[in-house]
Amino acid sequence: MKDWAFTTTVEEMEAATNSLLETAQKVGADTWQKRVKDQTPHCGFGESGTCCRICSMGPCRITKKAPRGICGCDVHGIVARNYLRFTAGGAATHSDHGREIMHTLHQTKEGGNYQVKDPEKLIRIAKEWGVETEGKDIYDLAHEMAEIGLLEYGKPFGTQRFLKRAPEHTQKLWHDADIEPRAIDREVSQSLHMTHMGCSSLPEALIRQALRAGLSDGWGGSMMGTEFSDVMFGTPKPVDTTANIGVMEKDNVNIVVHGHDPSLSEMIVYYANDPEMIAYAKSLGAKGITVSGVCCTSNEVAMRHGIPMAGNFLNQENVVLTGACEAIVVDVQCIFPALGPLSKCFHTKFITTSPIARMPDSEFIQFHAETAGENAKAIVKMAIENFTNRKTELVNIPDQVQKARVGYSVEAIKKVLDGVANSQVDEFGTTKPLIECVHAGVLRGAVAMVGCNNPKIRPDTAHIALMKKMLENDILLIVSGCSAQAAAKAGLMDPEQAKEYCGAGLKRVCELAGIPPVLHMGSCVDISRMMILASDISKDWGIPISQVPVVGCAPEWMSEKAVSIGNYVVATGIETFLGVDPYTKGSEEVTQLLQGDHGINEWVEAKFVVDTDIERLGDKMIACIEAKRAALGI
Ligand code: MSK
Repeated sequence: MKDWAFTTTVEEMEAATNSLLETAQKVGADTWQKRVKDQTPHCGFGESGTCCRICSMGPCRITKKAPRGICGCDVHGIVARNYLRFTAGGAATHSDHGREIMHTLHQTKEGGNYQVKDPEKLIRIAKEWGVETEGKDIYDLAHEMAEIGLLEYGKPFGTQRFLKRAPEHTQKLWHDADIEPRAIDREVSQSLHMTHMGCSSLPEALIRQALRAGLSDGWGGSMMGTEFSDVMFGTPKPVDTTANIGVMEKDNVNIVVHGHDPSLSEMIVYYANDPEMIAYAKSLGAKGITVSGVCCTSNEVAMRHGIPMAGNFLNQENVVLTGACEAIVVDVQCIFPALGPLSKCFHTKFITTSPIARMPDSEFIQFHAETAGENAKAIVKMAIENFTNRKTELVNIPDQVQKARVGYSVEAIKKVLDGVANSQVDEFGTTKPLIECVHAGVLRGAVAMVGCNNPKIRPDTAHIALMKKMLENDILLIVSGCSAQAAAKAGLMDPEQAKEYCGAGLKRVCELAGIPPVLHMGSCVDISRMMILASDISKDWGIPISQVPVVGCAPEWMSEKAVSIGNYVVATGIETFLGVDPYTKGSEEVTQLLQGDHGINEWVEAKFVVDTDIERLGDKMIACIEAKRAALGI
């Protein structure tokens, strides 16, 4: 019987992983732990950003003896170009996710696979965009909004519509720094153009474009992805769920969803609950069907349906290693190609569904919005039929589960915190109660913690250690992506247990509002929710975002998307703390632009802080929050 009285430590999670690695050894499976050893040490040129392979005259590597590439580009130009390309990759990826959502919105219809579940939100955004809503059928409006949203990707003139959501001060900074994002595709494309051989090599210009491409993601593609996912699948509200590998159930058919796009997983969840499917599973000897998730697809369905979270990025192989996974169904992003060969060592079906993420050793069932129901049903059926192929002697599901309360959209946060203070609230609530708590010092401030795992850091240690440190200092956490899952696995989203880690002020707020001190705001694209929250706080408080005692942090980040996110979080005025270097240390000039007082800090009133010593990183975050409080005289 599970003892809910204790949080799960990183050491316990590692012990569970080690027991799964024993199975891997038994069946001769390859795992990331082994591949990291094979790949270490990493290339020093790559790590410092000083290798250029943009044209075929090289590759050129910068050394003391060879300080310039064949074209004459110096180390600063090379590092800055690499940084911009990294950002553009991330901005393209997130924004293409948003584009897929807009295409799905265009397919919505009454009684169809996809419907409008939050019409009020659709109408609210339509009014914000100046679209006539009176007397219009909700599906006609949805299709019209989808078309307008899709034009945001390629419109020839103007800037992103959602920029107007930012405080005027922020909009002016963007305008003055010439970093307002125009069409999303244009920013990605221009980034590639600027970094082509023979174009930009001036670090300042390249970093400016990195901020602009990042903003086109956070205030463009990602924001559309989040907002219109809410329109179609519902705006998240607090819901109780569970997390960690033990959410998989030995006697059930286990389907694990992995990736980012909720369009597929929503359908899988629907059909896994279909009585006909459950009866079919029972007829083949299972007790039922369990859907759980990995990475951000998991966050999406956890936030909206309370679907349990089996793990985060570096746990994706673990779910297969349990020997109890009938199907791992993936959509896009953060999926290890290793899942193909790994699943072949077990009975697991590795099912790819998107032409964007095709992989060897997978079964490809292309997912179309028009046939989504049939596709999902076929996948669920395939998983059920695979239950009888399980090798029972390999089944090992570590008994680690924690309770978690998730589903904190901006709307939900405003609503629950209204209960803490006696502010007057408008129709959608305000952030005033939150501001009052920060002003009074009951809360010292907040940290937006996001991002991945990275084998360069013992998985989850940085997330969990930093979270505990913030909690004891009365700093509230808003989290997303794999950082959110690290918290959930450890028990830091269980309101009962997590409050024990808090200082007196934060504990009181959590008890009064009935919230955990670590608020799950969703997936990677949902970091746009954090931008909206920061903007609302700034407007309600009457101070620039950069003065609000809030910082961003990605202690274990690894993907291009995370670099794009970092750019738009900083460009929004939020100091951002990284635990992994973004391949820029090879250039002092680029490092100063990103991390010094006289680079981006002068354009957007915030900068990056990079420190691979996690304890020190945490101290710097607290010092930054306290300095902002002191500057406000609170
Ligand atoms: S899934 S980008 S490993 S947070 Fe969004 Fe996790 Fe990072 Fe992927």
